[in-house]
Amino acid sequence: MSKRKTVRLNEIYQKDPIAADKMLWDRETSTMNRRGFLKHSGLLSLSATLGMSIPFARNMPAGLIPAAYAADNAPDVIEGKEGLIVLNDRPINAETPAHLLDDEVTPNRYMFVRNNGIPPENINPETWELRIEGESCITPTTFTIDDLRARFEEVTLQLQLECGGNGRSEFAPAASGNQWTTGAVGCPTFTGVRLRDVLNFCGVAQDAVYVGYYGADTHTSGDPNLDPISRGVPITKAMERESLIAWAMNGEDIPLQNGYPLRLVCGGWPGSVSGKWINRIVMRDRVHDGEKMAPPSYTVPASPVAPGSRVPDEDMRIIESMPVKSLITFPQSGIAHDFRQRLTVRGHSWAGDDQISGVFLSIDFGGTWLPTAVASPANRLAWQSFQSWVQFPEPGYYEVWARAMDSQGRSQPMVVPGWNPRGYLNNACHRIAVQAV
Ligand SMILES: Nc1nc2c(c(=O)[nH]1)N[C@H]1C(S)=C(S)[C@@H](COP(=O)(O)O)O[C@H]1N2
Ligand SMILES: [Mo]
Repeated sequence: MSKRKTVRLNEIYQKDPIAADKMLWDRETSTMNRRGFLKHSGLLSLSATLGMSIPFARNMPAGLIPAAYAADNAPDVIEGKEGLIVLNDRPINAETPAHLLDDEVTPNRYMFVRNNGIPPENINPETWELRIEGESCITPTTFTIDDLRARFEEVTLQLQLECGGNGRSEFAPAASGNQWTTGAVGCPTFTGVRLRDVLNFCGVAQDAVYVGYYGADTHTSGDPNLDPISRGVPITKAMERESLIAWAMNGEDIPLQNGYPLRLVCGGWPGSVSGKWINRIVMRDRVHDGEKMAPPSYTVPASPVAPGSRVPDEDMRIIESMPVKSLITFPQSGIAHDFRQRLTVRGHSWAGDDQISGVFLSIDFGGTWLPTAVASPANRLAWQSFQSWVQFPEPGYYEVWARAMDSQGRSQPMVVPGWNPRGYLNNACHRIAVQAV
């Protein structure tokens, strides 16, 4: 497959999915049967474009872009983040290709970067201060990082962060914002102190309902009066034992782009609640009203809406725990594999505040699902790795799909779920292309 064709097809899908659908699936010549599956000449033309047969084509949903067409952009370079795909360079936003997320614990260099503003410069961690205040804080207090270390118990936890907009690129009509594919997720270890220990030390008033953060990054406009982002979590989430104020990631300084020298980490919720470069935390007697707390930011319709709808602010709700999801991190999509050999498949799964009850694989577009071995999480709110193998019956084009289920029995949809104005919470199954030869 030539790269040009690959990119073009995706572009056409972005701009005009119906036309792209027709082009790829040849709808006009009615090669689709009534249930929308592909037959005869449509299948032949698709096989011809892929350059191989599709043994499970009978299960292939109409209008599905084969995973083999996923755009493989050339990686750009951010210092210390080699291999990440840059989606925007002002502010810097970069995601990690799935196969680079294969480690059980995400290395610092492979942790995605999601910036709403411009990171601070010339940081001195010795003089960095974190102020705890707000109308529901009884004794406002300022801490240096050394004060935090000296006063509170040090904790190290592996915590999963995923941007609320991860997967946005698949929504149709397209949603504005960074066009994340699958790589705005990671699960490093963080070392710091419990947010609750610090809040309790400063005194949490009876009426406290929310905690908000402010960071030292600046608005892209350069206006010092504007905050790029100031979000937070309900006091109940803030008081959980896994919510941290962290100064280290994987035992090293947090990389500058990920919040050096001090960040909040509230795993399992949209990444936007985990403030970077934090210098102030406020205890609020109301839902925090900082930048990007109000709709349409980080909110979804309270009940389902038709794709493309305008949704009034009062019908939007703030995203809290993220939905169940999984990612195949081995092998890399697009590999050729000897069909007589088993193929090892592995990846990670996570479910917001919840746990995973199982991860299943399919090589026939969801006709059958095979269970995998799923590891326990290193601690609550860490992702859970899965591993298994598949065997292809004959040579041809296959896709391996992964589908996770959480402990409440909720599983990932095979197609992109509930359209919403800003394209959040796409937890559709991840799939990779394999050419069995
Ligand atoms: N101060 C500050 N905190 C921030 C952001 C930001 O732009 N500024 N981005 C948020 C968003 S939207 C996400 S998804 C995570 C990303 O964390 P990472 O860049 O370390 O992966 O940080 C959150 N915290
Ligand atoms: Mo985000």
